[in-house]
Amino acid sequence: MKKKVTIIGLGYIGLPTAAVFAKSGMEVVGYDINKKVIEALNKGEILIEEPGLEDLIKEVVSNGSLRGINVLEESDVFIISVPTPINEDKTADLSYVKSATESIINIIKPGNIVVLESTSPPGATMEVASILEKSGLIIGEEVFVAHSPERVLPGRIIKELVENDRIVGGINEKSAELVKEIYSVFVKGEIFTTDSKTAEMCKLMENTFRDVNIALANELAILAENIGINAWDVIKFANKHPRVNIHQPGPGVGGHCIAVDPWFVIENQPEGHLIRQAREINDGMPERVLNRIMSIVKNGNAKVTLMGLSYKPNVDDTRESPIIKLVELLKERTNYQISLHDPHVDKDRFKYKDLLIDSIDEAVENSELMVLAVNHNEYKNLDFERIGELMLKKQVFDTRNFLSEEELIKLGFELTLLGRN
Ligand code: SAJ
Repeated sequence: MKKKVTIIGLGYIGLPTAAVFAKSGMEVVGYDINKKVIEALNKGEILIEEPGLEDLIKEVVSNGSLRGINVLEESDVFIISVPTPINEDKTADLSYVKSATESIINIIKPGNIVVLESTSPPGATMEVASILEKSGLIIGEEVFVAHSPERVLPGRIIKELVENDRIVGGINEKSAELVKEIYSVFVKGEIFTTDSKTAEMCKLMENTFRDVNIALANELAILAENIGINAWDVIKFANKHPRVNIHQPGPGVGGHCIAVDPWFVIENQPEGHLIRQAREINDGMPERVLNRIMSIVKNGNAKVTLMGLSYKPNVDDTRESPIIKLVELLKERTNYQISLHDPHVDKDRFKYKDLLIDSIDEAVENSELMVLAVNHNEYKNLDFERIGELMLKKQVFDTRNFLSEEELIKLGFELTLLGRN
């Protein structure tokens, strides 16, 4: 029998998940506390940027397999895909998870399946299960609960949702098996089952692994600047070793995953020193970039242009973006006239919209420094001849080793590179 799946929380993960479930033949309804998201969805529109998502949403909404709802209804499966923000004290804020769970207590019925997809600290799925007990149903016997964390890379979400392997951690074996069955309608990768705490930790450690490795690359960049060598050369040559893969240094780590999840691992833990240190190194990068900018631009009132604002290339997401942190530092500690450019970030949803300039020409005009902050594809073929004519000083600071040094030097620019003094 065709199952009805309800997705609670239609963000970067919930919406694509709803779309692929609908595409695979399930009856899917999507719920979000933001009415604008539901309105847009029912018109086949989306408010976020993700390759392939809008077309897929149009298709499944117009053929009736996905619809947005403002009031939750009975369903066979509930998937909770709401944000788990981080508190000031670096602990997880589970309030959205808890209120999403509370909101289904009165509508769940025997045979229902509840999945927590939101990235959560170990133990959160058990908390969901204990909230559901208020329904009077026997959790684990009448209602089945599991954690199935997403592992998709923004920019490749639709493809990775289908192709990646998946973990399902149940509060008991039956829950894990039933949830595995649900996801197997669209997942082509392998689905592994385990207990809920292991699945929670597994998701967190994947992102922690990446964070610690990026911190190592950033530490190398710092050391290379100090001793006068080029970190990018070190990485290139070291990575010729068959078992070495040093990551890329940069202006910091952003996004709502890698910059956050390691904190959930060490939440309430006196240990976990390496993980904490890695977070601190990565969080310290915007300040290092600021210091470098200040050492290049001595005129305190100069115009400085940042190219790129999102947390990584070719996405519109600015959550935890190190470049936003850099903007804040620049505003707090300098009198530079700041201009920002980003072809992806939506002006109306951006905090510093007055600083965000649509045209590259205008953004760089009379500027004394261009900082290549995010390596968007659109910046691959920048017309530096024209940019050089518009800028007051031909100075570029490449934080990603993305631009052609040869071209810039030929055009008379001075190039500063993160990771090289
Ligand atoms: N970054 C570096 N150096 C690198 C790689 C990345 O500075 O060598 C920075 C990026 O610029 C960005 C941040 O790290 O600011 C994170 O970017 P990312 O592309 O590494 O990862 P996310 O946050 O977009 O997605 C990650 C993925 N996790 C892993 O690769 C282990 C994805 O698979 C997860 O599903 C996602 O987090 C998530 O939702 O948890």
